[in-house]
Amino acid sequence: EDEAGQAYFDKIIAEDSRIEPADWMPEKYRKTLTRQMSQHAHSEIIGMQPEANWITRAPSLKRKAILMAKVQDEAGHGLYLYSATETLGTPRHVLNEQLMSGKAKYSSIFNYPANSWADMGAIGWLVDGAAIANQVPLCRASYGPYGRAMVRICKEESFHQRQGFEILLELANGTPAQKQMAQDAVNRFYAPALMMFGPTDTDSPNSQQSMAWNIKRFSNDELRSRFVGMIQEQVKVLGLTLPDDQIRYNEETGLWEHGELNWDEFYEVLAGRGPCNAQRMERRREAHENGAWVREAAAAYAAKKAQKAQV
Ligand code: FAQ
Repeated sequence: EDEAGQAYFDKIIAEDSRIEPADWMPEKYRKTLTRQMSQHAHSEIIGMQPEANWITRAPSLKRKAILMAKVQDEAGHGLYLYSATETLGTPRHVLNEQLMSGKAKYSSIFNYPANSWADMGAIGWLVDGAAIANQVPLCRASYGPYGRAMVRICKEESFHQRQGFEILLELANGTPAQKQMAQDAVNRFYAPALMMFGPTDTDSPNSQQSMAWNIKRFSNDELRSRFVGMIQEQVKVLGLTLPDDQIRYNEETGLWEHGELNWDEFYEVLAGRGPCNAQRMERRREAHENGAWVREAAAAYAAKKAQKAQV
């Protein structure tokens, strides 16, 4: 059985075709996808917090409506990705426990504070921008439910990125103080956004296998380099600068190069010691406890409906 399953799996991967939930798959493939997809789902959910903190302080009704819609989109992405992850066999409440016990990771970027309105611009432009650069290739991931989820999510992220860019553009063309606020936000989010792509290729234990399985299509450094190329062009339109004087295009490798990142800081954040880790987890646990009555009501309603269906 396993042998036949393995042969089928190998054939699907070699053909660059798709594995579906009912197909046989190696346990390690299931495990690495569950890890990556659940981390992705957790990131969307925790990622609501920095922006949600600014909804009540948005500078106009229009900005408030847009920001609220964006944060709701992130919630939708999270739930969508939890459903996709569940097709691999781990129920959602277990995934959720892994997040709340600190066992499961979520993206490092969401452990940085959002200090000003301009940060809403920098998050949209740089954080959603990095998310898109990372996720567009994932639309072709070999696991069907993940790839399909990415298509829809990327469309919404594109809108998010545009709204962030537009916030920065308006501030950059505003008063000197507004322009300074925009520059300060870009300065703070630049390096953390580059770290979203993960450790360098030499320090990325999962990349090689994930690429062999057609989950990842490009390495962490390749995607980071591509992203730097994109934003170094876009920042000119903003009339702002990136806080990195070592950005250059390497003709020989065809890659964009950037200044050294502080990887000690990255690993500190991953270990739970970033500026906002404790606060983010505390808010998440609080929200979960406050939602207990909704889960109880939904379960009671489902039980009642099931009972009615029996008679
Ligand atoms: N933060 O061997 P690799 C969003 C972990 S976008 C935290 O290179 P891999 C949208 C990694 O999991 C953000 N942990 O791992 C939004 C692994 O952990 P392990 C979410 C990180 O998987 C915008 C270890 O380090 N996007 O939410 C990070 O091959 C605005 C070794 O690393 C995704 O999750 C990090 N930055 O590559 C929402 C995209 N980097 O093995 C709200 C899908 C690495 O100990 C507002 N994920 N780690 O369990 C991926 O593409 C990949 O998982 C990578 C990492 C590229 C993140």
